[in-house]
This record gives sequence, structure tokens and C-alpha cells, in this order.
Amino acid sequence: MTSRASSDGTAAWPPPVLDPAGPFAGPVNVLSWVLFIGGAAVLLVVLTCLILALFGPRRWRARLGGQRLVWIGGFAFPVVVLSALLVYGLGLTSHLTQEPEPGEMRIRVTGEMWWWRVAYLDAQGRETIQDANEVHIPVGRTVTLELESADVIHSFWVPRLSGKVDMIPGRRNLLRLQADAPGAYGGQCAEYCGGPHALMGLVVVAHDPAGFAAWRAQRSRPAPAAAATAPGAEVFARAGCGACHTVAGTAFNGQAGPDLSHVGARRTLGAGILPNNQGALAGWIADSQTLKPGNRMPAYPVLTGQELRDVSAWLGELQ
Ligand code: HEC
Ligand SMILES: [Cu+2]
Repeated sequence: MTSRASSDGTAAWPPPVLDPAGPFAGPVNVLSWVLFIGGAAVLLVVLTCLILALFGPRRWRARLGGQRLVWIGGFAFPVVVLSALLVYGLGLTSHLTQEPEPGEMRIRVTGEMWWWRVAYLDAQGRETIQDANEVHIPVGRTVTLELESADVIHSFWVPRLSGKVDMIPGRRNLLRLQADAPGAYGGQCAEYCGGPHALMGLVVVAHDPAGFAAWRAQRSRPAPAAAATAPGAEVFARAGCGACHTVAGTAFNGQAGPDLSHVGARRTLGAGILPNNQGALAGWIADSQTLKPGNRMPAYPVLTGQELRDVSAWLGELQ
């Protein structure tokens, strides 16, 4: 089994589902409990009726055997209860998927088999910062995600920060989220999308306002161009990694895989499945097919130990 990136305290795995950490996750939590408790109460009543109908006194058995019960318990009750729950649920959660208010921060997250493409948008909706598998937000502010898919249906789900919304090819779905406290919040693709679907995780990192401003300033600066002369960069070029990966400030501009311009700063590798360090980087590059079977990056058994050390050291420095 692959070890999830939880042991180093970056983001709890699996992400706790009934532990809201923001104003959009709160109503989902309330609705969940209403449904659990309501469902349990109905089950209890149904089982009681069943036991009475089978083993109860004759008078009860006669009553439970009549047509009246079918009309009331089998028709009127479900229609009333389910309609009420639908209206209640929609009222409680409709603001989660509203259009963003003017000035609200927007981030586009695109589901890919089996990772997440992330782009921060400016006020005009143009993509500014590019990233992958990690979403950075400021604490206490509402952020609207534009959820899209590049291939099949995925589902974006960071349970502590908001609800769960499908990412559908050719559509743009909205989901708002907000974190009350700084920290790393785990997420998971929640719609079966083939092969390594269960290994398609992500992390949302909430920064205090100053930390977020620093993060954004650092990401907005152009990358230093000299990075491309290191031995690791030569391995990267020789092995053809640039066909699929972009590294800002170099000629590598592939689009098929995650942007690696700041891969060294990520908390995880392989979309949430491994804690990020140089050993994990080297292990991933040598044989990601063992760590995440079926993913779309080939294994590189041809690389020597030295080449793996060089390329992983170089990538680790891309902060
Ligand atoms: C055919 C395209 C392709 C090539 C060539 C390729 N990769 Fe990848 N790479 C991917 C894809 C796709 C992923 C995402 C895998 C996943 O998580 O499902 C990935 C993931 C990664 C990651 C993890 C990124 C993250 O944030 O999780 C690293 C690091 C990486 N590749 C490095 C390399 C290096 C180094 C090479 C060359 C030796 C290379 N890749 C060659 C497609 C490619
Ligand atoms: Cu998915």
C-alpha cells in the first residue's frame, strides 16, 4: 500500500468528513447530521412496524396489513418528508455554488486523470499563476473555484472547507470555499474516474493574510533563468521530461503533466499520495507506476542512481 502524506502533519488523511473548518462546510455538516438522524429514526419506525406486523398482537397485525398504511406510510409520508428535506437542503447549501461576488478571488481547478491542474485568475478571468495538486488561499476570505475537467468526470471534495461538486467535461461548475484558520486541508477526487482514482488527492493550504501575500508575491516573480544549467536540468532534458512538464524560466513547457515550476514547495507528490522530500521525488521518478499504478507518467528504469539524485535535487530546489 502507498503511504499517504499524513504522517508529517501536512494534511490529515483521510480528510475528516464531519469536522467543518469554515462557513461553507458548516451547513453541509448540519445537513449530514439531519439526514443521518432522520434516516435512523425512519429505519427504527419501519423496523418496529415490521416486528409488530410479524409477531405483534392480532389487532396490530390487522392494522398494519391494511391499505391505509400503504397510502400513508408508503406514499404520503415519503412525499412530504423527502420534499421538505429537498427544500431544506437546497436552502442550506445553495450559496455554496453561487456566482462569485465582485472582488472575490477565483481559482480554476481542472481535473485530469489523475491529478489537478490549478490556475489563479485575475479580475478579468485571465490565468496568472499556474500550479498543480495544491490550492493556496488566504484565511477568512471566500474563494470561488471554477471547476472543470480535461477528460472524464471528477469530483472536487475538500470536506472541511466546502461541499462536493462534480467536474464535468465541457462545463464550468462553481464551488465557494473558505477556511477559518491557517492550515493544510486534505481533499480527494470523489467521483470514480478510472484506474488510480482513489490515489487522486489534493491539499488546500490556508495562509494568514501576510503569509498569503508573501506566497503570491513569490509566485508572481519570474523564475531565475540560470536554473537550467544544473546537472539535474540536463538529466531532465535528456530524459525528455520537458515533453510533459513545464518548469518556469526554462525551455521545458510540456502540458500533459503537472507544472513543476515550484514542485519543491509542494507538501505532497503524485497528487496527495506521498510526502514530498528528495527520496520520494527520486522514487517517484524512477518508478511512479509502482507507487501509483496506471498513472500517466512512464517509469524510468533507465536512469542511474546518480541521475536520479541529480534530477530530484534539482526539482527539490524549485521552490
Ligand atoms: C508522458 C508524459 C510525462 C513524462 C515524459 C514525464 N512525466 Fe512526470 N508526470 C506526468 C503526469 C501525467 C504526472 C501526474 C501523475 C499523477 O499524479 O497521476 C506526472 C508527475 C510528476 C511528478 C509529481 C508532480 C506532483 O506534483 O505530484 C514529478 C516530480 C514528475 N512527474 C517528474 C518527471 C520527471 C523528472 C520526468 C522525466 C524523467 C517526467 N516526470 C516525465 C507525465 C509525464
Ligand atoms: Cu478523478
